Amino acid sequence: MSSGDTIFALSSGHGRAAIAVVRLSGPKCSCIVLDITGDPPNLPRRAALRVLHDPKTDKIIDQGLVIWFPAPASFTGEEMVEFHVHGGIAVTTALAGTLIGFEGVRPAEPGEFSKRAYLNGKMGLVEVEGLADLISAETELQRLQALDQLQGGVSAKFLAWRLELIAILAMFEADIDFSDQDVPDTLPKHARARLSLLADAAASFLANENRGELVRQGIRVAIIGPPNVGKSSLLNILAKRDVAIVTDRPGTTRDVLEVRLDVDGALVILFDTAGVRTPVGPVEREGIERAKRAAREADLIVALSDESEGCEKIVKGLGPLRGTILPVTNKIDLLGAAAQEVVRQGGLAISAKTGSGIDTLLRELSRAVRALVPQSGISAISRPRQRAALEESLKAMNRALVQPDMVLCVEDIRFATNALGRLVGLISAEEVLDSIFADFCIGK
Ligand SMILES: Nc1nc2c(ncn2[C@@H]2O[C@H](COP(=O)(O)OP(=O)(O)OP(=O)(O)O)[C@@H](O)[C@H]2O)c(=O)[nH]1
Ligand SMILES: [Mg+2]
Repeated sequence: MSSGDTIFALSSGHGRAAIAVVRLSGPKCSCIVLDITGDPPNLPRRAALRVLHDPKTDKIIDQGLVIWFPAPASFTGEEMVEFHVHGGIAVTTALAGTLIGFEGVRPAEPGEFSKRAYLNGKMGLVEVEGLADLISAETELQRLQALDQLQGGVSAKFLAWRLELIAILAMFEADIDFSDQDVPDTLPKHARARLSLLADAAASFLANENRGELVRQGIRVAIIGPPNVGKSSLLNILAKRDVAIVTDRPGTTRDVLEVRLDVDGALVILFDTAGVRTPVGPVEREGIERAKRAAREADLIVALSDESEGCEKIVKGLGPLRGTILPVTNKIDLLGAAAQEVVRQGGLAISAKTGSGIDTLLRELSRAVRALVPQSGISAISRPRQRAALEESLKAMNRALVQPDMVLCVEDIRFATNALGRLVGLISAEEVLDSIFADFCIGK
């Protein structure tokens, strides 16, 4: 498959819609417009209403708008065309059938438009990742974070750090070049101080690193507890849908069920799990194992109990947890005076049946979520790739700070600079690019 091909894809959503946008990028765009519409493209970026024909059969495909973007002022940096046609499946299929009939024209691979934009210097790698995140953003925080990456807010910081490293590198190299016999065996003081400041900034940035990832991937909240305390009922009431089966038989839930919620603009992935007890049979044993795994992987654990069964023993038996625990008592409609006592002691008491206390629980959930993710000024790394590159760079900076041999020290600083270059995409390896763009949808 040649990167010089003209590619096309349905860039709007699949299925029936009022309008569908089919995009093309590559050298054949003008010829295709001429052959399909009978006219050369209109002025750049101006919509023109045209009737589209298949040039081989001369049959009409549809009537629609044609917009031409000559190179290099386009998304990909290549010549591009957009056909805005009626959004019926038959229309887009017919248009695709016609386009494929041109030599050197083929359907785009996932992310191929964005990959071309990157390769033509239209966007950096972090911006490309921001674009992918913006397309899949489900919540307000995800949208804001993705937009910040797309607009260069995040990579501006890394680019500035890289420039600082290059300046520090130059100071060292000058020192090596000009000091002849008199090479000091430790870093020159001034350069060392600047490197140390930079390493501190990178370290504190990394300390906040999982916040960006939490916004992107969602905060995992697991409901854990003994059987029959109302875990599935709680999931259903929070999801406002009948997702999980609820019965009065202990041991109803076996698989881990999940629903996605928007809590104050953050994506929360809520898990319902099997009640933890001594298992009856292999199916329940597996269910309980999965429940424990969900708890260990969660950022927040709702430890649910009712009057008949507490949750402390279960939580202790889960092993080391990375999430915080939020104890909640359910079935207060049955508990009467005992529930009053829980509330009096500041505990959370709810009824998944009547809905009482659910608002308070949601407020607590939202408070816990806010503690985990930033609500404003989002400018954090959001992917393992970004974190790995920044960690690599920081490690090399720290090595340089303690390296007595000047030549090796310069090597470390150069390594740190290159790691930042890879992070923003100034230096790129083909396999890294492939894995980034494979995540994209077709047509972007
Ligand atoms: N009165 C009352 N009953 C409840 C409440 N919440 C759940 N129940 C009932 O408790 C029983 C068990 O509810 P589930 O939601 O299936 O409990 P679970 O914890 O998911 O149970 P397992 O899946 O078996 O672990 C059902 O009969 C529910 O109707 C509540 O707040 N008040
Ligand atoms: Mg259940």
